[in-house]
Order: sequence, then structure tokens, then C-alpha cells
Amino acid sequence: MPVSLCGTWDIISNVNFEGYMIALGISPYLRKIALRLKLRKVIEQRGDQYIIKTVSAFRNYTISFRVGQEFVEFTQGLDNRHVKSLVTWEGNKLVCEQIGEKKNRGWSHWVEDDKLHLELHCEGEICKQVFKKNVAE
Ligand code: ECB
Repeated sequence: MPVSLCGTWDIISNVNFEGYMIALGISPYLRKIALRLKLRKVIEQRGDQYIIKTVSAFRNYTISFRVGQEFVEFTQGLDNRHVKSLVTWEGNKLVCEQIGEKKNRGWSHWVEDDKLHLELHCEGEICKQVFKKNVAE
């Protein structure tokens, strides 16, 4: 049984977020705003349903899904595309494939040394984010 991803997590490092946003076609103006954000992940599990909230002072973004069950995702407030998403466990990694206009798009989450890791990929770009648990919440 993998370590639980649930909880409130605050970003401590963010590598190549810019490259990932360029791959998604985000405007220079929005990229500049996004790069300054202190992103927070709030991850909840209710039964076999996961809810992942990405929270910031500028915008929030929430998805909910069941592992192994494909769903339509609208990336509202991000790149505003529709993708077909499927989340599965690959070992201790929660892996999402996002099928749509952009090739090789998806992400994976895992916990290592009490940190939440996230790798976001699109086309040839990989963004690596690490979050530490917020114990106050
Ligand atoms: C929601 C806060 C970010 C708002 C940034 C606004 C404009 C920039 C537009 C697009 C940037 C691309 C991605 C933003 C980065 C994080 C948002 C969620 C990334 C994601 O797919 O997270 C997964 C895995 O945790 C769950 O949705």
C-alpha cells in the first residue's frame, strides 16, 4: 500500500514550470503571474474518489476522479483545453495521462521522504514540483 497523498501541501521547489507553460501555449503575461505563485495542493480521498485542488492567490483548479476510470477534463483557467484523462497507480506513483491536442501530456504524483512530488509533462517539457506537508491544516 503506497503512502497516502492526502493532505495540504505547500510548494518548495518548481523546476521548468516555464517550459511546461510554453509547451501549453500560455501567454507571457500569464506565465509571469503563474511563476510567482506559491502553489498549494490539497488532496482528499473519499472512497475510491480522489479530489486534487491546486490553490493559489490568483486562481484555483480542481479535479476529481476515480482511479482507473477515464474522465473528461476541462483545464479551465489553465490552458482551457478538453482532454481525456485516466489516472492509474504505477507502483507508488499516481499517474495521469491526458489525451488531447497536446502530445505526451500528463503528470505523476508520489510521496518520498515526507515530500509530495509532482512531475508535469507536455510535449518535450518536464516540470518538477516538490511540496512539503502543511501540518497546520
Ligand atoms: C491553479 C493555479 C495556477 C494558475 C496559473 C494560471 C495561469 C497559467 C496557466 C497555465 C499553467 C499550467 C498549469 C498550472 C500549474 C498547476 C495547475 C495544475 C497542474 C495539474 O495538472 O495538477 C494536477 C496534479 O496535481 C491536478 O490537476
